[in-house]
Order: sequence, then structure tokens, then C-alpha cells
Amino acid sequence: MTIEELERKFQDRIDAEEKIEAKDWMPEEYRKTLIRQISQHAHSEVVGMLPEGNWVTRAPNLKRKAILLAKIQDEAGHGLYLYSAAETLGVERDSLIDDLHSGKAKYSSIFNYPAISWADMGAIGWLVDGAAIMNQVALCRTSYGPYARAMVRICKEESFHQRQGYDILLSLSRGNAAQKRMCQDAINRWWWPSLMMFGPNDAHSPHSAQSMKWKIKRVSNDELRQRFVDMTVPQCEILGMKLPDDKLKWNPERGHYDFGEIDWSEFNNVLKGNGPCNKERLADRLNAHLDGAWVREAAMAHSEKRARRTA
Ligand code: BYC
Repeated sequence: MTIEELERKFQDRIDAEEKIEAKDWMPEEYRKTLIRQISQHAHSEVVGMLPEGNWVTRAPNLKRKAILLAKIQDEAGHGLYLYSAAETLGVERDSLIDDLHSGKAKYSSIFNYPAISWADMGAIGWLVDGAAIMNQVALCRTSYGPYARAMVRICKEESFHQRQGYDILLSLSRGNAAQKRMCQDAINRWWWPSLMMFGPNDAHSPHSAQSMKWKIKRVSNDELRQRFVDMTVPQCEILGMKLPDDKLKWNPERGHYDFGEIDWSEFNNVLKGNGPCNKERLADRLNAHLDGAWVREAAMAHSEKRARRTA
């Protein structure tokens, strides 16, 4: 078969909603796009543990601490499923991790903002995990089988994450004046960066057209962002808090909330490595990796010993 015929057959399978599996023929660009997106996603899960890890020892009580620990462990697990999904495409996990540590690979912009109060644990769970779920529910129907299947499990865990975050903010919003202020301040700081998580506007998203055609992406950046805004506004009303956007208003004609313009210069600046915490996050990740070298060596030695015994 010629390459054109293979490509046509591949697109027919995608159009027929068939899942593409690891050993199936796929265009080289499809493979590369998936490796890029899945590995960025994996890196985001792993770097995403850092702002929260900062609060484990300062959680206000034992129950909150146990819940936060469980959430952070889930995120490590999500990173592992996703690195495994990327490996099915013929790439080595070590090389992906090297690209993260060298600054070559991206991870979600959101994790370059500081978590400065306990209320930030609530805002991250409610807004950041909420935005992540909105994106990931759509990815459960992505065309690449191993990625789609990983997403199903991840989404179940993410919905617990979102609820635990909302629960933290609900408690603070019913607390004393200082707790209410803390809650509002965290919402003010995390709202706009959460909207940026969905990526550039569709008109400025270089990968969207091809990724939508290949059904890697099922819903566009702008549409997911709009769904997130529509879902979040009523939840914020229950908290009795305000989202920091004067242009936020229900539009009965569109059947959606209108909202203000995102500061794209801030987004681009964070992507270039100049956000408030980019350098700190990468340094912490690299140190954690170096600190874990003995664990990796011990695990390798153990598996070699077992293999020798079996042989
Ligand atoms: N941050 O053409 P576009 C979580 C990049 S973590 C950084 O629209 P695409 C959690 C984009 O990569 C959840 N970079 O790209 C964990 C591209 O750059 P390159 C993370 C961004 O791929 C712990 C360029 O901008 N979720 O749940 O079609 C605690 C052009 O963009 C961002 C995922 O990773 C950004 N926000 O669409 C709590 C979901 N946005 O590669 C929670 C999987 C865009 O050309 N990923 N860029 O250099 C996706 O769904 C898609 O990759 C995106 C972007 C919607 C993010």
C-alpha cells in the first residue's frame, strides 16, 4: 500500500470512531503529536504535586492531611499511567523525563503559580482539578486507545479531587471573616490561570485543526473553557464568593456566560519560563529525581536478582 492509501485508511478508521492501538499503523505526525501531548500531560501531573506537597505538613487537621496526601499520591499515579501510555508509542520514559528536567518539554502553565495559603489547596482542587476534568472527560473519547483508557480512570479520581477542594472552600466560606477573606483571595489568584489551562484561543492554537481531525482532541480549547466557566459560576454563588471578572455576565441569547479577555501576555510569559515559580518547580523536580536515584538502583538490582533466580 502507498503512504497515501495507508493515511486514507487510517483516517477512515478514525472517522468510524475506531480506536487506534499501539501496534496499528499510524502517521508519524499522529505518533509525535500524541507523544508530545501525553508526555506534557504526564509532566503536569508530576509537577502538579509540588504546590500541594508544600502544604502536607501544614494541613489544619489530620483528616485534611490524609485527604491531601491521598490526592497527591493519585497524581503520582496519573503521571505513571500517562508515561506508560506514552511508552506504547515507542518512546523511552527516561528520555521524556530528561526533556522535562532540561526545560525542553512543557507542563501545564498552572503549576508555575505559588500556593501561599491553605485556601489555595481548596482553589487548586476546585478550579484547577475542575478545569482538568473538563478537558479530560473529553479525552476519554480520544482516538488513541491507551490514552483514552488511562483517562477513564484518571477522571474518576479527579472528580474526588475537585470535591475535596470545593469542600475546603465551603468550610472557609462559612468560617470567620479572616477565613472568608482567605477563600476569596485564593479564588482571585487562581481564576485566571485556571482559564489559561485550556490553552490559546482556537484561532491561535497551532495544533488544534489537525488534532481535531485525528480526534486526538474532541472538543476545542475555547469550547471547553466556556463549559468550565458555565459550570463554575453557580458553584461560586453557593460559596458566596465572587469570581474576579467584571465582564462575567449571563448572556441569554448565547445561553452561556460572557467573560473578560484573558491576559495572553501573562500566559506566554509563563510558557517561556518566566512565571512566578518556573525555576523553583524545575529545581524541586530535579532534586526529587536525584534524591530518588537509590530507589531506582535498588529496584533494578532487585529485578535483576529475581530474573537470575528464575533463569
Ligand atoms: N500550559 O495548539 P495548542 C492536572 C502549549 S494536570 C502549558 O492549543 P494542544 C492536575 C501547547 O502544549 C492536567 N502549555 O496545543 C495535576 C503547545 O505547545 P507545543 C494537564 C500549554 O496540545 C496535579 C502550544 O501551547 N492536562 O490535572 O493542541 C494537580 C499551543 O497550544 C498550555 C493536560 O495536559 C498550558 N495551559 O492543546 C491538579 C491535558 N496550553 O507543544 C491537577 C492534555 C497550551 O507546541 N493536553 N500549551 O510547544 C491537552 O488537552 C492539550 O495539549 C492542551 C493544548 C489543551 C493543553
